[in-house]
Amino acid sequence: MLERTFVMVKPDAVQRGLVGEIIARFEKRGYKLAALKMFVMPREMAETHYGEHKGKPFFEGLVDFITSGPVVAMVWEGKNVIAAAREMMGATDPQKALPGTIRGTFGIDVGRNVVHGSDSPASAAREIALFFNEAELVDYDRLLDHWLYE
Ligand code: IDP
Ligand code: MG
Repeated sequence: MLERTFVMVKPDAVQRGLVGEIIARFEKRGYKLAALKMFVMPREMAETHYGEHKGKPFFEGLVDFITSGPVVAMVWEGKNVIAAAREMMGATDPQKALPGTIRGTFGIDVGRNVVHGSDSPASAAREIALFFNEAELVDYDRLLDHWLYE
């Protein structure tokens, strides 16, 4: 089943020059880029995006951090991409993320864990709609797909 998921390079990774590295992992795996933009997230949007964590001890720090600099927001498309992106990212705490995953390769602390990815189809739909409007979701053909999917 073809899916779309929301992936975001967090401000720490933008500052550290990891944008290309993270995009390359999804590109090389074969996923298709459907939308992309760089911007500084307004506080209200950050509070909505992370609404499920409101009231937790790390919430204010998380909102401070995610609004502290530019992020790169993306939509990636492909078979099973929601779960696959989570696997490619690794565990929330980089200390527990497997070596080779994005967080396990580039992260140390949970509050600086490099990347965000939707955790379910419902989250993906909600997050894509929060960050992109319909016109920003680009629909195009790739001849490559024949060599990626049987
Ligand atoms: P996820 O990003 O893997 O989906 P969530 O549990 O949804 O993880 O948490 C959202 C974000 O909040 C994490 O990516 C991380 O940046 C931050 N976070 C989660 N738990 C903690 C914590 O215990 N301390 C500090 N930051 C945390
Ligand atoms: Mg989450």
